Amino acid sequence: MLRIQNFIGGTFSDAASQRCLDNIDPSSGEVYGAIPDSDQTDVGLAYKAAAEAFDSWRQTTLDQRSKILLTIADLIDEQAQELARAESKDNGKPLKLALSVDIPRAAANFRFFGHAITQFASESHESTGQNTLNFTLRQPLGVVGCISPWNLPLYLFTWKIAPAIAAGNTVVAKPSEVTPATAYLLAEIVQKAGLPPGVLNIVHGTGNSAGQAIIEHPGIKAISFTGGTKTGAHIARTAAPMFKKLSLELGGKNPNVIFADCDYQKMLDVTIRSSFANQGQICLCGSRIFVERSIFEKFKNDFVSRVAQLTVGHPAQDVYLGAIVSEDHRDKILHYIAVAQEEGGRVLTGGHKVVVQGHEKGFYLAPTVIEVKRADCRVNQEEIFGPVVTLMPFDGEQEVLNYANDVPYGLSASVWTSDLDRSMRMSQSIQAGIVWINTWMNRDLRTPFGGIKASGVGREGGFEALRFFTEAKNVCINYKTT
Ligand code: TXE
Repeated sequence: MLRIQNFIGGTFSDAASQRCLDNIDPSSGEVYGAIPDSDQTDVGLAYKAAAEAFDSWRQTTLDQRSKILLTIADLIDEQAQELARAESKDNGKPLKLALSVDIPRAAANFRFFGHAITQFASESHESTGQNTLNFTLRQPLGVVGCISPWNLPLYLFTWKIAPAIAAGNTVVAKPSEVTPATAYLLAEIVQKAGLPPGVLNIVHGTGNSAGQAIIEHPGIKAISFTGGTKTGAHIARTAAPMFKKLSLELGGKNPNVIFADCDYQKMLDVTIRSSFANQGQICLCGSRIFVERSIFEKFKNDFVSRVAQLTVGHPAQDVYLGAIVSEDHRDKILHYIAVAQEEGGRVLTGGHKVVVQGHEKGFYLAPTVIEVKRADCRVNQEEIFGPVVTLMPFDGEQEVLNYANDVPYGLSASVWTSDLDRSMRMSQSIQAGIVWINTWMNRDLRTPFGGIKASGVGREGGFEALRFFTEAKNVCINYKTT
């Protein structure tokens, strides 16, 4: 049994209440560990440790912070195998995916901000002829809250924590109660890297208890959140009246627009990935596929036959899809497949559970492609967040642009075309925070990351993240020239 503990003030501890929650392995459906069922008391202790550590941490030099972040990155690389195994067991994703994407990106997050903080500058304004100089200070906020989801556990947890501590803040962080394991291992790593006690505090527990205590804590100055749109709205309602800074990275229902003049083979290969990587549990997945009519039938046949061959199995094996993260989430996905069929959608492949020999109680689903008749059907409007994509043809740019934008979300989009002018027209008109042309999930960490509409508020990444985790203060000096 993996017994996970909170990490507060540099030491490991159970929840003050001694209550625990089961941790389930989605590949087998079995309970394999326990996590603290933390509440307000634990968050209060974490806040206290963070507040006590803030003064000394914010006075460290940029090089001192950089050194610690770069050491954390190196330790993550050294422990990649152990971290990947823990991630795969907790989330159900294939081990090879955790090893090739999740864990290297967690190291990259710390390495990127370990360098970025030494380059982060502000500005000054000389009011000539008025003997006046203005300069802008960018000061850390204090104690901040970082709350992350279950789909890319360590990857998204560190994407928030790294810039927060690089900017001189101290942190109360909560990973998803569904996937706590790598956050627990990260605590051991930051301790080894010499991060001073109280700079990073990790509290495990449910959203309604530990999570809620973080967002409503009067001393926590900002909340950086990634998760569902509904939860994001709840956090905004709670934290906004307390004037906390908010970064909300929420759901997506991203269009994948395929024109006949695209590089067909490359498009097909990447579209398999953008549809089903991580069992389709990535907010950036292209879950609505729109194909120009002249190649629709060809694409449908080629895509469906490729999808039908994708392997589904135990995440420790060499499979393309592992287990869905939880029984509840698997059932939510199956419900949406039924809704699609009630609306006249045609399941072209998949649409059912998969029984994996020896792991019959695991949560496995077949990758599913549904041909839909209307762009505004429910499965094209609501985030399913699983291995399910819809398919429909279009006839012209304006028509597909309307389809792409006719959705509450606005996170990302992919457009496949060889026409440069068209790629510019589409990128400027698509309502999203990120547009990929002839690629997908191509990430440069310096770029602004985030969505619009129901996909959230604010941007992560690069100097955007460091600006979020600092306050700008304008200092204006008037001086004598004689
Ligand atoms: O998110 P939740 P979940 C979407 C996707 C998924 C849905 C729910 O549609 O089905 O969100 O996923 C914490 N106060 N995405 O369950 O519930 C919770 O404990 C404070 C898209 O993971 O939003 C967890 O740590 N915290 C997303 C985190 O919020 C609260 C990736 C996310 O939980 C809370 C994942 C509260 N009241 C899911 N309630 C993306 N954009 O990448 C919950 N939490």
